Amino acid sequence: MTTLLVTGGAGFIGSNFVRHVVGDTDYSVVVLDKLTYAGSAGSLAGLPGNRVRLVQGDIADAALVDRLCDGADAIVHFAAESHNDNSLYDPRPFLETNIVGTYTLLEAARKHDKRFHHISTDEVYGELELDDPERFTETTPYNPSSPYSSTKAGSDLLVRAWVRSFGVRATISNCSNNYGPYQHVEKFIPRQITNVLRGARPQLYGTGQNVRDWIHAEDHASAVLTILDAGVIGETYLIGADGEKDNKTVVELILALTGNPTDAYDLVADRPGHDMRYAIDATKLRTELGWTPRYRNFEAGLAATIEWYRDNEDWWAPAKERVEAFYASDPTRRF
Ligand code: NAD
Ligand code: TDX
Repeated sequence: MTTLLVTGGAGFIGSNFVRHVVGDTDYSVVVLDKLTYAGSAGSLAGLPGNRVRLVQGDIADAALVDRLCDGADAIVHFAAESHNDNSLYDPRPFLETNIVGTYTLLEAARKHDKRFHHISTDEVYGELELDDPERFTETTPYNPSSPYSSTKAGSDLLVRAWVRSFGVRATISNCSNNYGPYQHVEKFIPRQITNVLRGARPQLYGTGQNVRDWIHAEDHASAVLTILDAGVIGETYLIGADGEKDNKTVVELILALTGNPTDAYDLVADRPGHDMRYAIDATKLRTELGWTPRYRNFEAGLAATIEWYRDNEDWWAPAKERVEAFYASDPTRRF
């Protein structure tokens, strides 16, 4: 029986991955999660206790990581500080978790000779112009913009160095923007959905022209499992589902799907250093490993996500007030 150590498995994408693993394989999962403001045991509710075990702890705790890696067959590393706006306000936790935490896991994978898969983001490549015909590929040079994306870029480079210098059996994936159930209300889509559900107006940064390449978290999960099973050691795979949309279009869609006028949103001060556009070319993953996304209709996926937030207010309500107080204090807009 295969046992996966899944770091950050109580977060948004990690918990979607754990659900996918339980549904699609006979693997057991040990989740290592610090349960920061972004993690919640509730995101793993209903999963069978004989398949999934949650250990609360820090990926930078070398003794704990060493013990858990020893007992696992493979490590799938989702844990991170993940929100750009927070990284503009206080970068330090991003260095500690994304850099030192990844280093700690790599050292344990090296010592115990364990298969390692590192989850990363398309933001390591920086931004594209709106009219650029090119999309990101595995050979695009790194050019991160924010404290968040620079620490993710640093963590990717650590993984590459541990493969080359120490022979760690690792792969890397860089995925585009995810949406779906269990995403924290600080992030764009859940923030706007929960605003609308509470009768507040969506908040669009700048002019709303910025483009993100949306993929459902379940498709990200299936891609990661594919790479874990069939990926070539030392390789990087980009994950994306051809889902480019500008932010204004997404907000208008949320308003329309909830029966509101499509102009019932506010334009607010822009994010400092705000990347204009991300776009993924996932040809390598599709052709070499045969992966395809299941969610091809963004509007249908978004409608299902709205329904999930409508039905699960108990899950998101405790965080909503704190997040909106953070945004109202405007901490990142003072530069
Ligand atoms: P999230 O913030 O929802 O979840 C992160 C999880 O990691 C939380 O459960 C948190 O408690 C845990 N964590 C944080 N610091 C920890 C530490 N020191 N030790 C142990 N656990 C810790 O993030 P997410 O959106 O699910 O992102 C997961 C991964 O996917 C990240 O590596 C992120 O960079 C990457 N990614 C995210 C997206 C996206 O659109 N959200 C896109 C591409 C890649
Ligand atoms: O209230 C908002 N209004 C708004 O216009 C928020 C929170 C965001 N935005 C904009 C900023 C971005 O252009 O929406 C877009 C998406 O914002 P986020 O949800 O903060 O995501 P982004 O900064 O694109 O980063 C996300 O995708 C890549 C994840 O948070 C990262 O973890 C991942 O690596």
